[in-house]
Amino acid sequence: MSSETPHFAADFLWGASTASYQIEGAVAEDGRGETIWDRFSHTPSKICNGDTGDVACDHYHRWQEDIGLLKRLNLNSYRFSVAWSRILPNGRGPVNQAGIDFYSRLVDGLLEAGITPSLTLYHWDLPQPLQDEGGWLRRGIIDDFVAYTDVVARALGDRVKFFITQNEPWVFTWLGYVMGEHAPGFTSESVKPALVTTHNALLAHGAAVKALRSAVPDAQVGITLNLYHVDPATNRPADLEAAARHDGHLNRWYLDPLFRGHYPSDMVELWQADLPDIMPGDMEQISVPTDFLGVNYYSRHVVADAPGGHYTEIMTVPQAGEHCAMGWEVYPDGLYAILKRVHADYAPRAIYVTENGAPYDDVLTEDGQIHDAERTSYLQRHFAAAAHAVRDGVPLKGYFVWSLIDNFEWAFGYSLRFGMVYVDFATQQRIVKDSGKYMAQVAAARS
Ligand code: IFM
Repeated sequence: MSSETPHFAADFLWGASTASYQIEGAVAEDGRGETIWDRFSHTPSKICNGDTGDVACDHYHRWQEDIGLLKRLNLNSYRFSVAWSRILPNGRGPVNQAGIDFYSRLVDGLLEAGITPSLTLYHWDLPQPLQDEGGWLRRGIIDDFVAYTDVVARALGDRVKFFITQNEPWVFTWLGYVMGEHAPGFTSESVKPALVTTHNALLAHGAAVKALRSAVPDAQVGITLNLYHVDPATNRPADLEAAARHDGHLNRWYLDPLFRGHYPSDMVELWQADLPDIMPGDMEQISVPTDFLGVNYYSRHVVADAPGGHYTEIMTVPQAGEHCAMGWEVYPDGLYAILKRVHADYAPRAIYVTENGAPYDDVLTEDGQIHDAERTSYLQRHFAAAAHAVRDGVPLKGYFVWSLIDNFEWAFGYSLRFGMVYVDFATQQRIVKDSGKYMAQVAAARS
């Protein structure tokens, strides 16, 4: 192992993340109901190469093999998400025992392997019947989310103690209801649908925290946000203000209500024509105390003022230098910066990196291996940035790499590979990449 390998506390959680629709497949099995991603991925021209999650990594049938991979990587935690429509096929109403049994077996298997389950309740696969009623635009979704949370908590809470209510609310609200790139695929010239769906999602998060605490009193509960380090393109006042607006849009619109109980005033002023209705008690519900914040970090944005630019009158300025296959700039210093900043400005009780990773054009070489030196280097440098943040006082308690295995990358289908383990989608063969071997060394070093 490299002498630069950072060291973390013995109880640090080293994990990998996945999400139900991206890996499970078996979309019509054992009573699972239709989700918005089934509908969206089967809509022509929405997904690269017409890919769907129908089979994905076939994890629904291969979960034991996948637990074996977690063990090979020496990971002591696994972050997965539950498919709402396996539990409640219509979104509400009758519970599907077969769905509960699947996750129950998975949780038991993880615990037997000495791996702590980290469960995300919502990673974007909303049951289609709830979408037909308006999805996250409808305030009544809060009650539906709480009822679903309650079923999962009562079924698994005797063994699962680490719960994430939602993954990346910015993504499923903005990409789903304004930009049209994700399910349900709506577009809007106004930002209002994003602000309304965000408000309902954050309210649902707050209500779910209470439901989890009541069903599982010893649970650790939090939410995961996708956060970006934002830099101004120049020191011109106009660009500094543009950077503040972009940060307000992506980061503070979520962090401020969750940790301070109000939306950021500069953004409220900017978006005043499109604000959601805020009822008495809403902001208290959203800012209910949590045990940790999950941070998904992938890249930074460098922005300049651009009057007339979408949403916040900014434009992102492409940077020279290193990029991954998604086109995102590789910028480990941004992870250090965002961790320090979140700790200083919002002081969550604990922080977990719940996702970090990168897609590269992996090649299966003649020796039957994947020598993904770029991903290995990417991880090495981001782990070092996290270790730096820990040394500087950030209460970082765990780090989950995205992803365990190559999987369905939403609108990009199977064209982008994020895994530490390669998946041959024709045969479902799994091969641990060099980055996975590196991960195994880092995780083993914790003790
Ligand atoms: O694959 C996604 C994941 O579902 C959510 N966070 C970002 C990942 C990479 O794009």
